[in-house]
Amino acid sequence: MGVTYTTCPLCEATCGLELTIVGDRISAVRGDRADVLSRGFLCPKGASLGQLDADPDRLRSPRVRSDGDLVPASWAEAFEAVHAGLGQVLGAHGRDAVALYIGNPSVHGIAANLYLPGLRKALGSRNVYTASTVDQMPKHVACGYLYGDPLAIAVPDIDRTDLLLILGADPMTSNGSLWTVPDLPARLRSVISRGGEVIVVDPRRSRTAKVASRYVPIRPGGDVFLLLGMAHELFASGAVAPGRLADHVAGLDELPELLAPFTPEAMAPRCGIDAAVVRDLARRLAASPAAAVYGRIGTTTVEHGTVNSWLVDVLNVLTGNLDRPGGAMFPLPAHGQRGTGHGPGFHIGQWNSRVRQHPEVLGELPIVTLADEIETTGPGQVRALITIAGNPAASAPNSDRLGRALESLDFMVSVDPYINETTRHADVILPPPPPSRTAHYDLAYYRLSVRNVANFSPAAAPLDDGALDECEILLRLNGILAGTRADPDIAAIAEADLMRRVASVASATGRDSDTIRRMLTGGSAAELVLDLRLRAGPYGDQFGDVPGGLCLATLKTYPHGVDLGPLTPRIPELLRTPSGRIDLVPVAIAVEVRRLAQAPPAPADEFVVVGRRHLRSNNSWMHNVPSLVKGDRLCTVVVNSADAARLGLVHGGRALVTSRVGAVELPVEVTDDIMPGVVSIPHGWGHDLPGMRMAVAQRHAGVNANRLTDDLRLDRLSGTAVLNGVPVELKAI
Ligand SMILES: Nc1nc2c(c(=O)[nH]1)N[C@H]1C(S)=C(S)[C@@H](COP(=O)(O)OP(=O)(O)OC[C@H]3O[C@@H](n4cnc5c(=O)[nH]c(N)nc54)[C@H](O)[C@@H]3O)O[C@H]1N2
Ligand SMILES: Nc1nc2c(c(=O)[nH]1)N[C@H]1C(S)=C(S)[C@@H](COP(=O)(O)OP(=O)(O)OC[C@H]3O[C@@H](n4cnc5c(=O)[nH]c(N)nc54)[C@H](O)[C@@H]3O)O[C@H]1N2
Ligand code: SF4
Ligand SMILES: [Mo]
Repeated sequence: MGVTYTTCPLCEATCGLELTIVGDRISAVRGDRADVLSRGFLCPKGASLGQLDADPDRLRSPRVRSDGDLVPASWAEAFEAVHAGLGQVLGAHGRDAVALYIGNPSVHGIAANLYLPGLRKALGSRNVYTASTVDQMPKHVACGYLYGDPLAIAVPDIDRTDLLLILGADPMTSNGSLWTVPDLPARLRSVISRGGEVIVVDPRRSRTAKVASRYVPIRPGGDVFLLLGMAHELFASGAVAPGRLADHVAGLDELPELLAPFTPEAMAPRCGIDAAVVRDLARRLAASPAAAVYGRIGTTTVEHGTVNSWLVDVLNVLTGNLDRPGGAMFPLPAHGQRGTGHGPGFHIGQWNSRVRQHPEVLGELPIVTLADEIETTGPGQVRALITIAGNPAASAPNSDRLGRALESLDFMVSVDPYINETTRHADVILPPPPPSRTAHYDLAYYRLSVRNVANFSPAAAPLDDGALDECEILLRLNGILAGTRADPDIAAIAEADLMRRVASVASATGRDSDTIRRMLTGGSAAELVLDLRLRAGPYGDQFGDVPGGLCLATLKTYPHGVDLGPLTPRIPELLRTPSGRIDLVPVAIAVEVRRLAQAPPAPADEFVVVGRRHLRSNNSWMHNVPSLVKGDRLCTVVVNSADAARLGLVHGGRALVTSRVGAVELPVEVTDDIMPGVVSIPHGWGHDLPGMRMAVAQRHAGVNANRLTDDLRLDRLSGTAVLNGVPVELKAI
C-alpha cells in the first residue's frame, strides 16, 4: 500500500489528487490539501477515479472485427488490421478519404497534446474534425482575430476581482471551462464575502446563479444582443476607459459607428432583458475597480458564438479590465513561451468542406458536416474514419444521422477504452491504459489557469503486461499513416519528433541542437519533450544559464506542484497581429455585426431546448461508473411550471420532445428555475444502442439530446454547432 499524488485528468480544473494504491489498484482518492492550486478540492468525478480506473468494461486489449463481432486481438494483429484497412482506402481513394475525429479527453492527456499534430500531418487529410466545433471554437476565432493567436484566451482573475459577469456558464457544476479554477465554489464565495459581485446571465437559474449575488434570465441566443447593448451603453454614457490598453488597441474609433444601431432599447426585446437592466450591467462593469466578463457554452454553441466571444473581450477592453489584475488575464504556463509582440495574424479558409463549402478553421472542418462528407458520393468522399478520444455519435448534432453514416464506412479505427455509441461501429479499437497507468502534465489547461502553476505526476502504477501507453499508440498510428509498415520504428519517429522541437529551440536561442539534446533527461520520449519545453520556457533553467530555473527533474521533486505566482500583464508581448496591436474590430466580425443590425427578430418559437451539465456526469463517457449514476435520474427534461401546467406535464411524468431532426421521450422535472418557453436536457446520454459494452451505462441509458439538435444550424464564423436554443415541440405522454 502506498500514497501517491496525481493531477485529475477528468476536467479542466486540474485538481491535485492523493491516491492510495493497494496492489496495483486505486483504493481511495482524496483531494490533495498541499496542491498549490486546488488546495484539497475534490468533486464526485475525481472521487470516483478508482472505480473509473478499474471499470470491468474498460478494454485492456485491442478489439478487431471478425464475422461482425469485435473480438479480442493482440496489438500486432490490431495494427495489421489498421494498416490493411487504412492502406486500402488511402491507396484507392487518397488522403481526403480518411477522416479524423478528435474528442475532448485528448486535450487532457500528454499523448494527444504532444503527438496528434504529427499524426494529423502524417494523415494529410482535409477531413479533420474535433469536439472544438461543438464547444469553444468561437472563442479561438474571436481571439485569433483580436490578438493574432487563437490560443490567447483571457481568464477571469477571480481571486482579485470585484465583479464577475458570467454568461452561459455554470462553473459551480462544470468546475470551470476555458478557465482552470479548481475549488471554484470557495473562490466564488470569496468574491462575494469581500464585498464584490457575481452576476449570472442564463435562461436557467443554475447552481452558479443560485450562489451569485444577482441572476439575470435571458432568452437563449440573446446574449449577442445584451452584449451589443452593453457596449453601446459604454460609449453612450462616456464610460469607455481602456486605460493602459489604449496604446495597444487598433479600431477603437470604429466601434461607435458599428455599435450605433444596438441601443439598449432596441436590444431589450431581442434578449428579453429590460433596457434599464442592460444599462445597469454596463455601468456596473465600468464603475467596478476590477471586473471580468466571462462567457462559456451558452455563449459559444449558439448562432452568434463568435460575435459573443468577441463581445466578451470587447467589454473587457472598453472597461480597461483586459490584462489587468482582477480583470481578465492571460496565463503564462511553464511550458509556454513569451511572444515577440507581433506575428502573421489569424486566417481561416485554407480549404473548404467539399459538400457544404464550410471554411477550414484551425486546420479542421465543422463536425456538423461529417455526415455529409461520408454520405455524399464523388471524389474526396470520406470512406474511413479514425476517432481518438471522441464519441461523435453521442456528442454531435443529429446523432441518428451521424450514427448511420458511421455504419456505412469502409473502415474505422478508434483509440478509445470503451465500446460505446461511436466505437461500436469501429473495425479496430486500440485501448489506452487507464489514468493510474498514465503520467500527467497539463499541457492544455495550464494555459488557462487562474495562477501560473506546474505539476508533473508520474504514472501511479506501471503499465499492465501487454498494455501500450497512449503515446506509443499514437506514434504507431502516425508511422502507419506516414509509411508502409504495420510495425513502424516508433522510437525513431519519437526521436525525430524530439529533434525537430530541439532544432526549433536551438535556432530561437542560438544554441546547438546536439548540446541541448544531450542535456535533456526523462524516462520516456514524452518526458524528454516536456523537459525541453520547461527548460526553454519562461521559468526554465535555460539549459544551465538560469540556476534554479525549472526543468523536469526539479519539477518531479514537487509532487504537489510549483506555484509560479499570480497572473501578470502580457500585452503587448503576447500579441501576434501584424500591427502589433489588439485588432478590436476585425473585418470578418464587423461584417457579421452589420448583418445583425439588419436581421429581422428571430421567430418566437414556442419552445427552445438548452443543455445543462451535472456534477456527477462528464459528457458521454462516465455513466459506467456506479457511484456517479446512482441516486436521482439525471437525464430529464426540465420545464417551467407554468408551461407544464398548460401542457399537462407533471413532475415525474413523461414528455415527448420533437425537433426538425428527431424526437426523444424522457421524464419531466417541473421547476420555476427555468424561464417559460425554455426547456433543458443534458447531453451525453442515450446508451441503449445495440453492440455497446458499458453495462452500468446501458442500465441508466437516458436519451441522447443530440437526436434533437440540428446539423444545419451553426455559427458561421467558426463552424460551431448550435446546441443551445434549438426549437422543439413538447407534448405530455
Ligand atoms: N447537445 C449537446 N451536445 C454536446 C454538448 C452540449 O453541451 N450539448 N457539449 C459538447 C462539448 S462541450 C464537448 S467537449 C463534446 C464532447 O464530445 P466528445 O469528445 O466527442 O465526447 P466525450 O463524451 O467527451 O467522449 C470522449 C471519448 O473519449 C474516450 N476516452 C476517455 N478517456 C480516454 C483516454 O484517456 N484516451 C482515449 N483515447 N480516449 C478516452 C471515451 O471513452 C469517449 O469515447 O460534446 C459536445 N456535445
Ligand atoms: N460535471 C461536469 N463538468 C464538466 C462537464 C460535464 O459534462 N460535467 N463537461 C466539461 C466540458 S467538455 C465543458 S465544455 C464545460 C462546459 O462548462 P460550462 O459552460 O460552465 O457548462 P454548462 O453547465 O453546460 O453551462 C452552460 C450554461 O449555459 C446556459 N445557457 C444555455 N443557452 C444559453 C444562452 O443562450 N445564453 C446564456 N447566457 N446561457 C445559456 C445553460 O442553461 C447552462 O447553465 O464543462 C466541463 N465540465
Ligand atoms: S473538479 Fe475536475 S479536476 Fe477536480 S476532481 Fe473534479 S473532475 Fe477532477
Ligand atoms: Mo467541452
